[in-house]
Amino acid sequence: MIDYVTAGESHGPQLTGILTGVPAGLKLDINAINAGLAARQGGFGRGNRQQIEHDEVIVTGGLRHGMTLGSPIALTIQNRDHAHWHAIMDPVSPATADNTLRRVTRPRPGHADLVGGMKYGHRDLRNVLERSSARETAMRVAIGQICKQLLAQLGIDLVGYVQQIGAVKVLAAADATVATLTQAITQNDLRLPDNTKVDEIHELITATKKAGDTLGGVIRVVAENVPAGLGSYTNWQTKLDGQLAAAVMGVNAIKGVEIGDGFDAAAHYGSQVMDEIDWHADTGWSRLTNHLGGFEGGMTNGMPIIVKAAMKPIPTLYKPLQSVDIQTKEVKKASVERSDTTAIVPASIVVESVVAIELARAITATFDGSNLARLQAMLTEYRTELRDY
Ligand code: EPS
Repeated sequence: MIDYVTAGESHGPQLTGILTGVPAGLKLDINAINAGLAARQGGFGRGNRQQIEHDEVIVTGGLRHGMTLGSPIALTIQNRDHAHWHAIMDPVSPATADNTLRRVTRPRPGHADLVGGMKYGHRDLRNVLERSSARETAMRVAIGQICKQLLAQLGIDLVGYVQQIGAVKVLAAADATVATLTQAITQNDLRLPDNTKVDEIHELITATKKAGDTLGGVIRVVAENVPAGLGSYTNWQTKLDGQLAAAVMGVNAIKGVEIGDGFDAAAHYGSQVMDEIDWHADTGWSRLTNHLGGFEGGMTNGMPIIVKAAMKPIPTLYKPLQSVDIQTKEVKKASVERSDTTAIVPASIVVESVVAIELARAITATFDGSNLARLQAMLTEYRTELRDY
């Protein structure tokens, strides 16, 4: 079954990832992984760090001549900015006077700084923020894009995009598909489904930056052709919508997750929310609508999976809020770190990536994932069995 771990600090030498459980025989497209990494670095509203970084994945295990071996896949992404932080962030050499230069003692409200310091006993909050930084999500994207390639080989496609920045919404048309959305979001630098409000949002982000403030937004992920029956109703831990929600909430700055109509369903009658059942000999079982976002009873039902995520504004403000210095206990303004005005665009790729990981995990938990060709054959047989049920 697919599983993974990441390591690395934001200004340390590199990010490291280990991904296990990918079937043998998957031809990895490294350029496509790097395209995902580049997309995560982009987007209007990013700060200056991204002009330093040029994220590219280096694969050092689990791959031979471009083909997965079934063994753990080892991944590296260099932090180019480490060159400027060498004295402060060197993993091994002893601290020098330099190392106190960027000491952080005034925790930022809304960031992991204060509680992380309290929990792990750090007196320099840099020891917290270096790992809680969203830099880590670069590796989750590399891993997620590998899972996305695996899913594509199983006929499953997905995309994550932005449908709200601040209070401005840009909703996709009801008949938008993964294919049309994937195309549409390349037509602007905000990963929005259409360009109608791009100028308005550019102005909003620019004005917010000038004011020293930040913006959040809403991300939507659609996954198509996911077979019914992934997850299980039998135990709460095995409900796949719960696992997806946990993974999405585990993305930095996400404060809300919805499946399908989510919170909106609460305001409607049952007759308006349940998706009526249909069957055709050629296509099998379906629903007439998809208010429940592809899930019934914690299991996929064969309809597109719809996941939405609310991202809070980034807590690092150039116009800082009140804090208390952990050394002197004096009320001070929070520390100011270089940051983005909004990270909603990169977060949309991160959320897409973690959804891909959870779907790939569910499939490899359900079927033997040792070998891709066998997994493909099993899935084809399973889909046929379900169609005729
Ligand atoms: C981040 C602060 C900024 C962002 C960073 C997340 O980094 P820095 O302090 O080096 O300017 O650029 O995001 C990334 C480095 C990235 O690759 O996404 C933070 O405090 O979380």
